[in-house]
Amino acid sequence: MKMSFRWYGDSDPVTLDYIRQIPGMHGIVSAVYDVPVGEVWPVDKIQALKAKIEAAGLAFDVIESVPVHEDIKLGKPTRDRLIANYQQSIRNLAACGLKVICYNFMPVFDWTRTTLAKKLADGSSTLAFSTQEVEEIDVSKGISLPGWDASYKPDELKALLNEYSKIDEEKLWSHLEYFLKAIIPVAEEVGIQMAIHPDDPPRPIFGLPRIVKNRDDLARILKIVDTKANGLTLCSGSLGAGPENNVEALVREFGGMGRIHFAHLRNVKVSANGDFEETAHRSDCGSLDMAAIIKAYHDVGFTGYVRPDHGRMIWGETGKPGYGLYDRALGAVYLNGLWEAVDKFGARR
Ligand code: DNO
Repeated sequence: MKMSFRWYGDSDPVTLDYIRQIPGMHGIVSAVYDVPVGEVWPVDKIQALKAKIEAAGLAFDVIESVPVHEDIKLGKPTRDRLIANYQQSIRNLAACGLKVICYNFMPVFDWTRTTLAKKLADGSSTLAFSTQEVEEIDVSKGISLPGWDASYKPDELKALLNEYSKIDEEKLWSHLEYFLKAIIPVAEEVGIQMAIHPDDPPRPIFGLPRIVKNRDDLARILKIVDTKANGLTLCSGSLGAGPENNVEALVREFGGMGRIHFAHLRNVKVSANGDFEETAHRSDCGSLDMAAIIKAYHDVGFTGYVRPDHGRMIWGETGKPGYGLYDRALGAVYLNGLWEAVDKFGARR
């Protein structure tokens, strides 16, 4: 298990020098942020980012994310040019020595929360999701929620949602299949592992189809192109927010097949009505047994990349919600501690 940390580049208030001081830190997970979605990531930009990270004494093996253009998800005629660009970005990333590319196939919205700063009893604040609040939103009047790409103008968003009204789950599956059949052979050829991130939360929202929600979806994706380069980012917090998902069992099944290339590790406190809030990483803070999950990774011989996913805002820190330094650093150290304990004393039972 190689511990890593997400870094948003020069504008990130969490510096590479700070990240390097977290014990057991192997590398950085980042992206080229100034290339428009759908265009090719040029080698010189990737190389500059890599040089900066390596100069700070950290490895740069994992990209999160190379975004998938909406036209690909919608299956529009423009997708062939966009997919060719995606293939070229994969080649360029491989040429720079990258190993894993995380991406998602969520229509319009990436991860969705109804608040980015819910106050917890201990005075910290966290990201949370209320099912009722989401259900009460009248999409036709526009959506204003924190946590997703706010760069759409209201009219653009309306038009996009209208296009998706014609796309049901099976249509979206066929577009994912088209995409995977085009990009996985390229990834395989150049030695890149593709790692799809699950939907967050793992259920349809605003009437949009979602197809990366549970065990059966993950199994179906892996079968579409049944090769190692077609793999998963197993996000414990995203999948764990779905009451039907047993994260430990998912790790054993898909990790056992060598198809988990990247693990997002965080805890989440889930309520019976589907609400959830993100908690500190420790098992006793949320609904997930992090020790059992780490043991499952260990048992399947996992050698891939992990990162403490989101953190709460603690100790007065301000910054990008979910992506402060302190709570994520505590998470990294805790997870590495669990791994060391299992490694030394936790023989397979
Ligand atoms: C949220 C992240 C996601 C993730 C993408 C992967 O914090 O886990 O935004 O990066 O879904 O493409």
